[in-house]
This record gives sequence, C-alpha cells and structure tokens, in this order.
Amino acid sequence: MQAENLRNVAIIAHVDHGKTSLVDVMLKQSGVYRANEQIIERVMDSNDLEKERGITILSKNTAVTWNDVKINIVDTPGHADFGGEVERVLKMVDGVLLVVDAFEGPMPQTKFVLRKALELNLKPIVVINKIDRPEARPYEVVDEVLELFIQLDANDDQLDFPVVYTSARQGIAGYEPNELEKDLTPMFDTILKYIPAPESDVESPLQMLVTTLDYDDYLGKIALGRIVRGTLTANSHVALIKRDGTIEKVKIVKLFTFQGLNRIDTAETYAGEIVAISGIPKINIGETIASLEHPEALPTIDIDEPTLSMTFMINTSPFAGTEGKHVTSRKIRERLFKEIETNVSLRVEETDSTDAFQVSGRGELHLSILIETMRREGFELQVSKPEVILKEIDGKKCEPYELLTCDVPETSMGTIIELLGSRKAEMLNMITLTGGITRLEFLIPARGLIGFRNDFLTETRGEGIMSHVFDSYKPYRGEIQGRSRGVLVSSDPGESTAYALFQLQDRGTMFIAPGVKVYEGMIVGENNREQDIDLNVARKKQLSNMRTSAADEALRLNTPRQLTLEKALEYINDDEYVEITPLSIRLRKKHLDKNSRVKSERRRALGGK
Ligand SMILES: Nc1nc2c(ncn2[C@@H]2O[C@H](COP(=O)(O)OP(=O)(O)OP(=O)(O)O)[C@@H](O)[C@H]2O)c(=O)[nH]1
Ligand SMILES: [Mg+2]
Repeated sequence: MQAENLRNVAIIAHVDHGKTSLVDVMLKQSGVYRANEQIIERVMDSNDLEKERGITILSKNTAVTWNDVKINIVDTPGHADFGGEVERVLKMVDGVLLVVDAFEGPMPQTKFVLRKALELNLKPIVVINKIDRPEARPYEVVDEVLELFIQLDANDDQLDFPVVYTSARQGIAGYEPNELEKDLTPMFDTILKYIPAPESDVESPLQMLVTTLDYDDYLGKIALGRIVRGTLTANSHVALIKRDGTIEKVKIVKLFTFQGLNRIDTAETYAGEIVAISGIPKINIGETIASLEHPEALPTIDIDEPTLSMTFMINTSPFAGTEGKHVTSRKIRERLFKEIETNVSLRVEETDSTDAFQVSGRGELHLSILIETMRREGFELQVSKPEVILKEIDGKKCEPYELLTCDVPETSMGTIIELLGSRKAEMLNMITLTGGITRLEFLIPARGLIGFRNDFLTETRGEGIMSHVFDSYKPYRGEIQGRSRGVLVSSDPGESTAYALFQLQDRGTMFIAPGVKVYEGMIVGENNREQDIDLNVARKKQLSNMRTSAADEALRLNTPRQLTLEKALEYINDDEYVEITPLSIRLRKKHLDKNSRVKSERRRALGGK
C-alpha cells in the first residue's frame, strides 16, 4: 500500500544555489502563513549563525500541503563540510529536488549530493534556479547536468529526469525558461507527479530509522527519521536497537509530525511519515526504533570520519577570564561532550593535559562553527592550528585530498594555477565559461587548502568563486610550504597608540587599530619579511612642551586587516594560538615572553621539540 496523499522530498544542491529560498516560496504559496503573519526571509535558516552568514548549517524539516497532498520537505546544507548530514537525511525521502544555479551550473557539491541520491535510487527532479539572473544559461546548464548524470552512471529511468525552471527570488516556475508561470505551480505539480508516494505497510511490526538528532531545552534529545514499517504511537514502549545489535526497551514520550514551521504533537502515525520523537536520551544516529515483539534492525548509516583536527584548551593569555563567563577546563569539557551527543561527525578526545582537548571534524567550517557557537555562549578558549588527520592505508602514510573548483577571471588564471601548484595541486580540467571566466578543477591535498582562500580572493580581487569537497585518502604528498611571512609581535603590554602604529606601519600590515589592549607575545600584524619581529605598539609619544593632539590627528593610519575567526584559524602557525572570547579574536605566540620564544625556536631548529 502507498500513502497516496504524502510525498517525502529533500532539496539538495551546491552551496548558495537557492535551496532555502525555494523552501520560503513553497511555504508562502502553499498558505502556511496566516494573512497578517510576518514573513521571515529564509525562515528555515533559523539559528543565529545561519541567519548571520546566510548559509544553512543543519538540515531541517518542514511540510506543506498542495492539492490535498502533504509534502514533507527536508532543506539541506550545501557546504561540503556537511555532506555527511545530507547523505543521512536522504534516507528519509523518496525523491530529491536537485537545485542548480542557472549560471554557475553543476559544482562539486552538486555532484556529491547527486551521487548519493542516485545510489539510494531516489527519484530526481532537476530545478534550474535563479533563472532571473541576466547571465543565466539554462539550456547549457541542463546539458551539463545531464552530463553529470551520465558520469555518475544513472540508470535510464533516472536519466529521464523532469526539469523545472525557477526563480526563487521572484517565486515563479515554468517548464521552459522563457515560459514562466506566475507562481511555483509547475514545480509543485512535478513533485506530485514524479516523486513516488511512500510505501506504507502499516500491518507489519514497527521499524523507524534514526537519521537526524536535534536538541530542545524542554524536551531534551529529539530523534528524527522515517517510519519504514508499522505504526508509531506516542507514550508507548518500543525497542531501541543499537549499532552493535543490542536491544533496549525505551519509552517514546512525545511524537511529532511536521506541518509548516511547526512540529505538531501527534498521538499516532504510520509508515511513510517523517517524525520526531523525544524521551530517549541515549538514542543515536543509525539506530532503529522497532516493535518490542519483533525487534528487527534496519541497515545502519555510515558516519563520515573526521578529516581535520585541532586542540581546544583553556585560555592562558594575560587577559584570560576578563571577557567570558565560562573559562574553566571543566566547563569546556562539559560543553564539548554535550556537543558530540548530536553533532555526530565531531570527535572529542582527552589529551595528556587536563586543560586541552583534541577536537576533530569534517573541515574548517564544521569546527569554526562550533567555536563561534561556544563564544556566543560565553566561552573563552584558545585553539591551535588545524591539522589534517593522516591515516595509514596498506602500510602507506595517506592524507585527505579535496576536489577543488575555481571560477576565475582570465587575468588571474596564471597566478592561481601557480599558487595552487606550490600547494601540490594537480589540475584535472579547464573549461571556458561565458564572460571571461574560466573554471579550473584540481585535486589537492587538504593541507594545501589551509589558508588558500585568503590568497585566492586577493588574487582575483574578490571576483573568484572557489569550492571544494572531500575526495579520498591518497598517499602523502610531502612538505607543503606554509605562511611565507613572519608576524609582528607585541613586545610590551599596554594599549596600542596611533603614534606607535604610525611609526611601525611600514614594517607590514597591522591587524589592530589604536586603542586596543595588547600583551607581550600577542600578534598585532604581519611582517613584510619572513621572520617574526617584536615591537612596541603601546609606545606613547614623549611629552614635550608643544600640544600635539592636532598633529596626532593628522597621522594617516592604514586600515588594519580584519581577521575573522576562519581567517585567523587559517593564518596561524604551529607555534601560535588563536585566543577566542565572546568579545575578541586575538592571535598570539604559544610562548609569550621573548626569551622562551627564542629558546623554543632554537630547540626547534636543532630538531628537538
Ligand atoms: N537572482 C536570484 N538569486 C537567488 C535566487 N534564489 C536564491 N537566490 C539568492 O542566492 C543566495 C543563496 O540563497 P539560499 O536560499 O540561502 O541558498 P542555499 O542553497 O539554501 O544555500 P546553503 O543552504 O548555504 O547551501 C541568496 O542571496 C538568495 O537571495 C533566485 O532565484 N534568483
Ligand atoms: Mg540553505
């Protein structure tokens, strides 16, 4: 039997191709909002960081009703670090909307998510979005998508995908790029027509696969997944089958289905539905909820191994404890272990020191989002340079490689190829796009990408677009040269003065403005040369008889370079930390006083530690 009045669909795409915007329009046009209700833009990007950055970090469920059919929709993140999450949520659905930007065409993450959808034999609908863009090239993009399907060994049925052209911005869709209707009706109709209604065997014993975890302050841990078989009832006892096959009796306290922007309390529901359940604190991804009488496990879900690692430790700078409220290792430990309850591809390990933890994740964004979240909660901490996780495969030292795509203006192509060459990238492909843009594809050790984005944006004057996705573990490619310039280190505690910064600014690029509190060993800028130098940015002008404030005001200071958290993480070397507090992001030397820095440098040069 099929649940004829139900469809389950995930929206998948490369980052920024318009998934969340499309969900907005679907919600609006299916009447989710009451007449006078305020409409929030990209409403599914509900947490603060998502709103601020305009990206989706966690996949989210919603549902709309169209012609009496309920459509469960899963909005997914497009950034490569969250690819594992997309792969998991695909287990909940029967079909996907593969959204592709009408100008950019398929990008690395388009390929990754499509491959996963095809492997699961899901029905794809291709949505060519941003059709309103003046540079849109819809037919070419459809050809490129077809090419991608062929490359990925799609079967005949999958190759026969329907195409819908949309502008999420204007809320319109059509079957031809130049025949757009006044709303999204063509897209809704295509979903109802092509995405199969879910199988709904309600007679057999209950089975539900846990694919996503969520956390709610009142309800505690929430598990999301699809009921594969049978009936699920709130307030009932069921079997929880762990990954290792052990079975525990647990109680489902609350059962929810999705409708619009809400989770709806539900007494009972059936196979085919996507649900959320609460009341089982120890539940985890990949486990099965089953009937107590016939507990049969569903195939579990693989979870991606982390590829990048860094040390999180207590803040030891002279300013420790002055800006945050959670500063102890006990607090940090508690927070990190709480995080791994729901953030499944994150790993936290204790180290020799009780003040430091090894934290590993899927990439820089994955880790920096955790850090950013913690600082907003009032934490202070300090972290080391991110390092890729090496693996031994068949007795050989291997490292993670990434597939990198760069769209660059022709004028900067040479420099970019050269830069990537020095980072051990291998060029795989070069395609000329319209408008003087060339698309370059590379295979590159993940190490080589650390710190690259900064150079890339500088070289392309902000016009380049780059993205990368994990490819595989391959043999280690040897040393890659790190940062080519040294840093300017503050030699004295105090407050930076315009006078000192002005005197010193020819030495390099400052990271701080006047009036910033500094300590000895804090990094205040980048040297023009290779070595580090110590200098006093807090020096005050000698008092003289003359009034000098007018003269001071005339000092023309270069604008300091703003280091965001991600930039700071990419920037630091082995002998440096990023200090993070709710108010500041500072760079510092591990050894703050000059003597111990010189000593440790000498030991290092001699090959010691
Ligand atoms: N011109 C144009 N811009 C669009 C359209 N749809 C989305 N955008 C813009 O594209 C940007 C990204 O949109 P999102 O909806 O956040 O994209 P997303 O795919 O959800 O992004 P991630 O979740 O981070 O992967 C936003 O600035 C949107 O305003 C469209 O149809 N036309
Ligand atoms: Mg999104």
